[in-house]
Amino acid sequence: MFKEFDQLKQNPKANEGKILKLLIEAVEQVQQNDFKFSNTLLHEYGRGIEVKMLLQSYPDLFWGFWDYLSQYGSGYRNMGDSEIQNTLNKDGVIVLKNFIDAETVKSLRNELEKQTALATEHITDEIKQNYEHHRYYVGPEVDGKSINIGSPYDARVQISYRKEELAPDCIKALFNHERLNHIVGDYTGGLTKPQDVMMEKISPPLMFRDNDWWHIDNLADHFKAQLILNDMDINDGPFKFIKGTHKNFSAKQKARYHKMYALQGIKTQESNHFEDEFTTPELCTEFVANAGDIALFDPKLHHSWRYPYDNGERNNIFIYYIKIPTLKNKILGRIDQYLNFK
Ligand SMILES: O=C(O)CCC(=O)C(=O)O
Ligand SMILES: [Fe+2]
Repeated sequence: MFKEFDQLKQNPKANEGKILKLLIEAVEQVQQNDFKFSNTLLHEYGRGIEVKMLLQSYPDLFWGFWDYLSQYGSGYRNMGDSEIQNTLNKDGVIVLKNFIDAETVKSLRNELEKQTALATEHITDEIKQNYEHHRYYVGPEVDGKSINIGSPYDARVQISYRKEELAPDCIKALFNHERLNHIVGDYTGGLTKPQDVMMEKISPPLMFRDNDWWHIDNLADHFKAQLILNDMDINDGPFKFIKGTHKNFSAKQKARYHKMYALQGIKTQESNHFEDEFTTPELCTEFVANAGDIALFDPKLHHSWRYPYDNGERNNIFIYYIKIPTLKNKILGRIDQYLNFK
């Protein structure tokens, strides 16, 4: 098999179909071997790197491989609520009203208020100096929480919990929210729990600007939930999204996404912000919600947010599903370590 690959790679353009077939065989081999990559084309030394080079250089090969990998999760299917799944598949996002009860909202909101008050204490002068020109002051990790305080031009305070065992009970419950975990598992085909639960308060920035940061988060199989903790109006900085943009990419979008992949791989990228013309901002939905409502979304959805105005503020919790055991994450994630131009 390596011999055939070594011949085909001499003229990849003429042999994309055959190379794709070899890649698919290699994925099948990896699956049969309990996700051991050794003795396959995807192995780290030599040909693994060459495979990555080919995927970065030949968009049709990349999209052929992408489409193949997209067909498979990890075999998990519960399909508890097919209406939710139909909407998620069609729109890439679903809003569920009153997802959590008033009592739970109250304890989460109390925790957020307590932590935002404490957070500023941890931002030392040294941290401020180091991050003076950045969007965030990256604070220290304190008792299992990491703290980001945005510059006044961004005006976000974020407290992230990445270690469930160190989180307060109301946050622990979100790591273990069965309904949420199953919805995400059904959508992605890979049952998992969140890896990060982040509380956030967004206030009006010191200066307003009118550019929108339409973006996707990355190309991997990830998932996010935004749980709202205050009754909002349009001045409270809603999340915005454009339904259906998570799939069926246009030729222009495919070209851009492939370039993003070539530069940085499938995960959290910096080059993922778009000019308005790239998408359809006129079709956007603004998530002006009430406390307890949640938006669940595939981070390949085109999204952005509004700044809060007139003393508005948004209090919310982001729930991040990052380690989802889908075939795409396992294969493309594994070879991402090679040849990214970071
Ligand atoms: O704050 C928001 O509503 C959106 C932030 C965002 O882009 C994200 O969480 O990926
Ligand atoms: Fe985003």
